[in-house]
Amino acid sequence: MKVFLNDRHPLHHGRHEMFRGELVPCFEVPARADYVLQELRDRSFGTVQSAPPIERATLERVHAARYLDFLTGAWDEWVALDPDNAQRDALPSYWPIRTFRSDVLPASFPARLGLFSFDAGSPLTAGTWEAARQGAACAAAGAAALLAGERSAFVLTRPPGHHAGPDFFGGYCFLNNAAIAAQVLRDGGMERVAVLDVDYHHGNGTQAIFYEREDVFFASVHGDPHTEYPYYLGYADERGEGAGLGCNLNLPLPKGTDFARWRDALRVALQAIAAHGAQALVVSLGVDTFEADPISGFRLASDDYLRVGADIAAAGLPTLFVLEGGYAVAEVGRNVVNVLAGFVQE
Ligand code: OKP
Ligand code: ZN
Repeated sequence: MKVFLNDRHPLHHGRHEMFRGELVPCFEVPARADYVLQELRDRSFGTVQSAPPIERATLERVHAARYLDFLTGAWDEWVALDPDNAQRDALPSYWPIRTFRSDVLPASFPARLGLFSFDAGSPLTAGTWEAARQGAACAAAGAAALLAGERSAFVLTRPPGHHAGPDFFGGYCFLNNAAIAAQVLRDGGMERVAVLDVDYHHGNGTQAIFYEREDVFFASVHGDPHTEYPYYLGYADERGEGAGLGCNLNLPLPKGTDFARWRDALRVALQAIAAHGAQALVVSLGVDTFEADPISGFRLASDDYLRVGADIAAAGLPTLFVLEGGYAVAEVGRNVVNVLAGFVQE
């Protein structure tokens, strides 16, 4: 399997995220990707390569121009506020929720930081833009590999992407790698594409990007947003809108769900994807469904991930795996590579 490694991922290394009134060390750390790479090497799995830079026009197929402009200059604007900010991560403190305007772009950088985000847990750092952009480049390259006839490929990147929407970051995500890959597949001639999101957290950004479209089906198995992040989206009654009605499937499960019940939901998602007539599949591969994950609540064991890969392979579609979450850092490699190994063995 071709593996597209984001070799710039270490440039994004947040120090702190806001959690219950305190700045706590980031869960989303560079070592996550390093462990996956090490596991690939230990098991001699895959051929690792880098990706050429991504065109801005490709990003604009999924993200708003004014959001990309903001991200491009964000770190310099943050430091311009105060030279001491060079030693601090940028975190938002203000958000334009109901009754505020979101059409006006305030001159104030902190005001725009909030306009383009939805939580204070996603630090923007000196290297965030470069790391995120190269991750998107890997996603585009992975999609191109499927278009060139590969049965599967894996995008080994961080920061993750599935919470990033058309014009906002959050949930550790800045550019929506899975959505970019799905769009590249569409633009390359695949008439119908599906995104299957198996991360513990609902992929609100991916859902938002494709919500009114029938050409990209989105299915997600995740912790019930009544109690789990991102709280405000991911409910079962969100079915898509307009032309996209019926092309969005949310399968929320209670915290504490074990593999047997989780697998039933996976099969429901895969059946819906088949019924949609998708010609290619993008998998938002988070392994924070793992029993020992520090911020999540499902109970999958490492061996279960082999079966996850096999179930996905049985769908019979060209498949691009894109790394999302997974915060039991030392086990992320084993769990991710188990999915990929289970896929190729099927
Ligand atoms: C990103 B991805 C932990 C709070 C959790 C955000 C979770 C983002 C998950 N102290 N806050 O879906 O894995
Ligand atoms: Zn997650």
